[in-house]
Amino acid sequence: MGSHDSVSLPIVGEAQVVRLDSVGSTQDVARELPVGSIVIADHQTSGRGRLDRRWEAPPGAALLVSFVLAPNPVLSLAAGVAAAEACGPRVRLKWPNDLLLGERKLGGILVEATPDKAVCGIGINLTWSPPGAAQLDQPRDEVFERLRGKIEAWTAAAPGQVLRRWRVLSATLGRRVRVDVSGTITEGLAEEIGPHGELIVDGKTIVAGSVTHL
Ligand code: BT5
Repeated sequence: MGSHDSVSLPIVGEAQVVRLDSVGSTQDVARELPVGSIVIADHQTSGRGRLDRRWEAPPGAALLVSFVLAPNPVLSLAAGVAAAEACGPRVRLKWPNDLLLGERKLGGILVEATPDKAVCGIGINLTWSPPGAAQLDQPRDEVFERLRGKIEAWTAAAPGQVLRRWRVLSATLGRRVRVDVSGTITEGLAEEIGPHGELIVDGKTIVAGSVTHL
């Protein structure tokens, strides 16, 4: 590559780590890149959660990263396990996709899949958190490097192994929960996680929804 194009845009076709100062959402940059790529940003101007919710973080205060991965039926759970392990032994998982420190939300996972790849976004509060949430207070590069390794390992693991580990790290199983599925509320005991990552509440299968621990 000549020096004149050293400030180049990401090369589509070659997996790489793209580091950005500010971006709308790391998910949107990652979506254009091949499997194996990683996009990490200091700041997002329109970071998002599920269902068009917003993900907030001041510049430099969070780990904001998207991994471009091969499609995987238990990706959201595998990413949760990887992120919890990268954060440390006190971090637990709330179905379907939250990282908890104590009872508070420390981070979240957003998987956006297409038939040929899945973009897995992970946000973890480091030196700032919104009211009622938690922060990790660990150096970003260290958390990122651990997360990279864990994502590689857990996305290569067999689904059964991911589910077993998810159960161990779960803060949801065995709890009474309220589940909101598009406005329909169910309350009951979160009994088990099914083979595709679905939550079983009082024998009922919940595929997607928002959970409150009661
Ligand atoms: C999530 O959504 O928890 C997934 C968050 C994924 C963020 C990453 S950052 C890198 C990548 N690029 C993106 O644009 N997104 C991903 P959900 O379960 O829908 O939770 C969203 C809700 O969490 C919001 O409605 C707020 O109530 C709350 N929230 C927003 N920012 C937060 C923060 N920093 N810490 C804790 N809670 C937050």
